[in-house]
Amino acid sequence: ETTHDLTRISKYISLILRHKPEVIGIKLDTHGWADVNALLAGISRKHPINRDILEEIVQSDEKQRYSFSEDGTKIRANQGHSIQVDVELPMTEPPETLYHGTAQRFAASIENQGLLPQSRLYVHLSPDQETAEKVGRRHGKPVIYLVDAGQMHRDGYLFYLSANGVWLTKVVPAPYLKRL
Ligand code: HQG
Repeated sequence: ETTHDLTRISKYISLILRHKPEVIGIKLDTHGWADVNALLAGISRKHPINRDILEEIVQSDEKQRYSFSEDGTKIRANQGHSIQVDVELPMTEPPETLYHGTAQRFAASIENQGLLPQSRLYVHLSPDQETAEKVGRRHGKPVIYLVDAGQMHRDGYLFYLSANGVWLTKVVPAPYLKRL
């Protein structure tokens, strides 16, 4: 398989493991796990796949989006879900500053309402400006916000760190945002 094919399959896996497991007729358990064999069977109706290819996708993923269970029989997305699952994220004290990259056309709404999780379970925050910029670019002309995560933490807001280094929190009220 070429890198291009693997990326296409990976996007399909993200759709299944984060948003719509029903597209291949499977369910995730409460912790977001899918049975690996069921996933392989479901994907194989659309894309060539086997256990080795899946392992390659998981290992080579530049954002480390997926994890296997310890015994290797299950797989889940590390973050990014829109469906209600509990991936057992560790609650963690955040760094003083986190970053959020978005598109310019959302700025007015964000400065009014703060950051909302929209279709996902959490607002996603980046540990550095460069990552935030990449995230913002997915949506259009990027705008970066500094998030006063230290103050939010002291004010009682909860932060979680995903297995792949994305910071998650339920909402970021506008007073904690500063546009770069
Ligand atoms: C925006 C990717 C208007 C928010 C990335 C964002 C990330 C508002 C969009 C992960 C708003 C939602 C998540 C408000 C927030 N008014 N717009 N009040 N509050 N927004 O894709 O953070 O490659 O759901 O700024 O790397 O862009 O998929 O969230 O622009 O980690 O693995 O609403 O997805 O990872 O967009 O990206 P998204 P996101 P993957």
